[in-house]
Amino acid sequence: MFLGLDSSTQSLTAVLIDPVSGQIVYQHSVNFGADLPQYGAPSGFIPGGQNGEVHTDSRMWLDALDLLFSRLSAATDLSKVEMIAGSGQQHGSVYLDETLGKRLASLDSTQSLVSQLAPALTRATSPIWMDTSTGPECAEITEALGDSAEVCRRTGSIAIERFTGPQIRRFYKNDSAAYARTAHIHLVSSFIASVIAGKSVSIDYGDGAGMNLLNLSTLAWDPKLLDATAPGLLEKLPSAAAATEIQGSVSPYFVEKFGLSRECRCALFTGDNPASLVGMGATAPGNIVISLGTSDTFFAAMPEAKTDPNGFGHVFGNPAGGFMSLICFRNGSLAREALRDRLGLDWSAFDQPALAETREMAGSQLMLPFFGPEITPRHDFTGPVLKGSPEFESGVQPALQVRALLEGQFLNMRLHSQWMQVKPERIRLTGGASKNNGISQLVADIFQAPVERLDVSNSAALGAALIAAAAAGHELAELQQSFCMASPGAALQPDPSLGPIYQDAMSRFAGLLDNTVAATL
Ligand code: XUL
Repeated sequence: MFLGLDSSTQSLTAVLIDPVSGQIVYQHSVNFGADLPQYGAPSGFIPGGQNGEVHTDSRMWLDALDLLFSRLSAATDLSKVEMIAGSGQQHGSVYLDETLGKRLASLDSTQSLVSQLAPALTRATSPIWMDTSTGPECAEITEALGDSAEVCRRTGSIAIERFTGPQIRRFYKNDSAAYARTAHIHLVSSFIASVIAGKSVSIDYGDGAGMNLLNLSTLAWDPKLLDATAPGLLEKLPSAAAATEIQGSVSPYFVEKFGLSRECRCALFTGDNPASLVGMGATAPGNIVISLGTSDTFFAAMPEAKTDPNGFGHVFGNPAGGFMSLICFRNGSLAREALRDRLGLDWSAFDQPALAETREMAGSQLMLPFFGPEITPRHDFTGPVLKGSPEFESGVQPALQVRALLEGQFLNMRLHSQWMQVKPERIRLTGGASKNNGISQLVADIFQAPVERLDVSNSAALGAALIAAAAAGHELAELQQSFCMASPGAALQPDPSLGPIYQDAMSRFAGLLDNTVAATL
């Protein structure tokens, strides 16, 4: 059996798979808020951070590991696990002193992880991906490199507030003594992997690319970015390596305490988005994953590391080799809910029968679907912009408003993923709103590609379990065939007659967007 873990913002999840039967044997989550209330983090982070700071108590992840493994060992026979891999929320970082290696190598299974490892922390809390406090540091790093395009060319992303490099720079500037005491800087993923492996392990190319430090051409830490970020940084970073690289055996702590086998090995951990690409069965180019959540995300495999000339999208390592894109759209369900409430509708207005009523108006009325600031494109919108007939622009005709909002969201997605130059052959849709047939059909029509819906609830932890099995020699493509298949007959086919209509709508949408942004700059 193979074990995949995912340490996300709100929970630590385990998925245990049997590759021979093609079955998920067991899955379980520790919820940080509910299960570890002593950390005062109901949603997995410390509430009330100032100036954009969003941090988590790093010790919470250690207690979550002990709790998860004690529950797993009570529910399953962990001695059958051959290999463990995992993933973590991207960008978050953990800061530790030079005692880390010795502590990891000599963990006492009669004590807790937190009592033995917390004394090595040089920073009590970890900044996580929701943190937006590093605007000045992003500007400084960008200036040191010349411009944003250069940072993007090297690392796959412009300098971004939540990315680890700017966060490290802020720590160095605010507490240089603690920075100097820091001997190891880990990502959430590599920190947890290090605890399980009983030694400080590498950062994988998938999660490493979310730091503004990894050079995508050399797949090594970039000397210019290291210099621009903080002094002596290279010595504090683990090396970068491929996710499927085996790190050695699991720490005796887990063998003695939870009944894992001494032969059980560990692969590297990666970011939750790269792991989801694996768990959604989308690691081969041509597959696209669209996740419809609070924010919408678009990710897809890419054979080469192309970068977004506008700097909105990101490029990470693909655990199956090559690269992947990640594009986040802040106005996802937030905008769908805002329009629903503004018009006093319910979700049926967003589904198939209601959308069918306005079918002949497809692509004719345009809406820039932004109810608040957006990151793709990066602009402080204050509300949606409408362009079409006078009735439409005056906001009556709710059914048409809904169509225009959804069309606007997916035209915006199609427009801002063109830099990848990957023709979508198949879209795998996930997240709450993917259950909606009307929305799913619109995605198929706008991208002119079949849409499949996968019933995978823990795609990152499942992806991690598949990475573990692949590291042990199982064929990833075969694993994905058995674990990540859409239910038969569930694919929605695009309507080819809408192809030219949406092609034209996308050009008009791009024009409206350019004019709106230019007018408000
Ligand atoms: C990606 C990002 C988030 C986190 C969520 O850039 O910040 O998707 O990985 O866990």
